[in-house]
Amino acid sequence: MNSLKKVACVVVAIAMIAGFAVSVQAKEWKGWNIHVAGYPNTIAMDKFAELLSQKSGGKMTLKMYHAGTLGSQPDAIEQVRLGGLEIANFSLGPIGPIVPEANVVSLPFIFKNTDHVWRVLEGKAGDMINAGLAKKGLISLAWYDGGSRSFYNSKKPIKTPADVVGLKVRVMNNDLYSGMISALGGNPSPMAFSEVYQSLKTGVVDGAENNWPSYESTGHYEVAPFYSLSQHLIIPETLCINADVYNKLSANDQKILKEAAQESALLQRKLWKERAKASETKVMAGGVKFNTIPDKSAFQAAMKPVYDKFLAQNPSLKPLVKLIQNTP
Ligand code: BDP
Repeated sequence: MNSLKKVACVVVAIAMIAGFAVSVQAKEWKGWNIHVAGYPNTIAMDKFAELLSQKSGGKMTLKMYHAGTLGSQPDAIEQVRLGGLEIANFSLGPIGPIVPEANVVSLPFIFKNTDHVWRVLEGKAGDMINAGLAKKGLISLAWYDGGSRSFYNSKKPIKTPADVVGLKVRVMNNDLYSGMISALGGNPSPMAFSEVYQSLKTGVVDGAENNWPSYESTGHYEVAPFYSLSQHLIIPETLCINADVYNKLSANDQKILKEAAQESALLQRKLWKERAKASETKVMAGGVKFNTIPDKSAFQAAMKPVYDKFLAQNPSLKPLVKLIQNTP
């Protein structure tokens, strides 16, 4: 072989190796998250991206886009289903209208507390919710803590359902939440998360409902300082991936993905507990007028039409609702 040929062979070999490297290096995934820097979910999603790349030796890479920069949550859910985005952390709240099985968690007062949520999700009910998500193109890899949501507003403490009468309350996009506010005599106003602060400030709505960390991180407490501990919803959140992308992965890559997701969820749940306390302390110091609701039975009783309507529209979900209610 003359030296020119040798050089040519080396060049071809290098090109082949480089080409091979490109073919195994999958495309970088895009990840959606609604929360701001420092929020438990944001830190946990960044950790997930880091673990993914580490555990797969750089084969699976994820670029995270935080603070809802890639769009509202309902839009992002569609994007992950269609494959425009690959990965996201979603509340099951806005997923409910698309995945009936996932909507049962949005029935007010269905969960007793957060530990009850984990017991439900780790059992048969969790499998049914996962199957419902998968049917609609979303594979849930792990569950994040979404805390419990309570009412807050700019006008007065809420102690009984009568206090909600006439209040204009922002809810996430889900008919169950609109039904919940109507059943209490309020006026529901479905709206994107990013619009709530301005709407509270200008009086477009009187109130909203959320957990301590979101009430604090959004600054809503500055413009709606009455926080009443109704804890009417405890909504878990999913760390999920587009089903086609997931199904094309090797069994080993799927395993890596799930491991990274589980580790990220454990971190999120730990950070969540810390942040819930820190946020509560911060808003209290910021002048929030807080009240507990020792007896919630009137609120619970008022939800009967919400349950009745949901079960009339989704008779096949009765066993799932019962399963959750009967899970100790
Ligand atoms: C937060 C959830 C987030 C929702 C938001 C809302 O983590 O996914 O978008 O509430 O109320 O608690 O829209």
